[in-house]
Amino acid sequence: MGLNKDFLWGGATAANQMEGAYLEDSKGLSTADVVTAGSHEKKREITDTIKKDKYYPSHTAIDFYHKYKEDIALFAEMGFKCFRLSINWARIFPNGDEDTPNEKGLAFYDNVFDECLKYGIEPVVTISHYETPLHLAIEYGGWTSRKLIAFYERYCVTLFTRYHKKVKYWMTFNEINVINYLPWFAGGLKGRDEQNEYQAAHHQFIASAKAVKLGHSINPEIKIGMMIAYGTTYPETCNPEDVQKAAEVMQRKHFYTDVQCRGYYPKYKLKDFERNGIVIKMEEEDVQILKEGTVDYIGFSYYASSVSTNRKDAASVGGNMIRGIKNPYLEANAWGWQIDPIGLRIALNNLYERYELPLFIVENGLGSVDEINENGQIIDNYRIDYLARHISEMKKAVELDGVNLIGYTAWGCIDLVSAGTGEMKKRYGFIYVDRDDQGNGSLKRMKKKSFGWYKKVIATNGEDLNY
Ligand code: BGP
Repeated sequence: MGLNKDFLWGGATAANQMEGAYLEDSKGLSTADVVTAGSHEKKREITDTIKKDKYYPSHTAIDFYHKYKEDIALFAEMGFKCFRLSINWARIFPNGDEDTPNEKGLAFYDNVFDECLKYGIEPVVTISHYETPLHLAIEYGGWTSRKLIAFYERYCVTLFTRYHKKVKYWMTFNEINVINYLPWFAGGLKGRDEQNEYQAAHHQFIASAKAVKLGHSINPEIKIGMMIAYGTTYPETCNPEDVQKAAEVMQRKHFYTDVQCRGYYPKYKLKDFERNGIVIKMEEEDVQILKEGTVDYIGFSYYASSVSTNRKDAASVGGNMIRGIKNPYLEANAWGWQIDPIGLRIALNNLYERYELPLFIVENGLGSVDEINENGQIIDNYRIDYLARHISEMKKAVELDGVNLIGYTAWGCIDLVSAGTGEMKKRYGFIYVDRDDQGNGSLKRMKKKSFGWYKKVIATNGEDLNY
């Protein structure tokens, strides 16, 4: 019983939400660098160019670019076995379509990986996490253009060749299904248009499949996974109409895992495209590429579950990209995300039953406002409680249901910029960062109560969740 002794405990981050140094060492602008800060009430604005009177949180973020040694030392102190981070494409290819990479960008990630390896921390790398070189978005229309496949391929060859001895675990696209919710973030697409989104998704499928094959040819030992935003969607009632509705919402997610794990388009989606007049332009070779480029494992984010109904008058509530209606059995965080630890066990079982591939929980956590008390401490019991309940259900999926799970990385292990709102005050970390929503603060790091708790969880391989 218990989790494997080499279970990958750690934390997860993304370059644009953490690095800052947005123009340093010849980095180009990325799609994330032209997104302003927003809030729970106010949407983030996409401005195309940088406007003087706007605030862009990615420009400094938490300055990991200069503080990575200090931060990785803190991760090591917690006992991290792995650290999930993403590579900023525009650091390696500033415009995205150059022939040769930017050496300074490559050197930065070498330093970061070496620092991790020094402590025995395995880097887990997302190749594209919510950013594309801005030039590719403006000049080519982002992932709607097939040309991006070749640029991404060149980027991947560069990364695999350079880092394959340092990095074993890779993921091709963060939350690939978010192309249908935040197309600018996930693919550099302007506006909402399903035809474009699915065409872009097709290009990403091909790019990902090519990357898998390529990576294995460079080093057969490396593991290349997909990554999806995944939560269970329940029907509101046992009325078959509600059940059918929830099944349709799940199909919108499974479309992405089906293509990337099975290597072909599922029938239900082809029929859905037909009904909605969506026509995907494909090349003849695509069928073979998809077939030969299925992933080694499934990485997924899980924060909340959602509920679907057939009722027309139902009001929707928030969630990680995917909205639904209120679940009366669950509590929600301040941003309306409905907290559902058992939903994580259900999600793990759903995915494992469907594909029997290794799973990796690469994001889970509670976004919350943290207050420093009169003794200068942050007692974040609410966060510990959230994580403990999720880890407990995760263990049931492994120990009682036999799910093959390779690791767990808590999202935003150090406070960073929120992807959804651009806020700093929506914090997930074990480590507090002194920075506010207007860009003020010393950027000083400070341990929260959860820091010591997570350290103990890792030390006991998840056996001791008490606090
Ligand atoms: C996921 C993203 C992350 C991250 C997380 C939390 O969708 O992969 O980048 O930010 O959600 O969301 P938020 O930052 O909006 O709270």
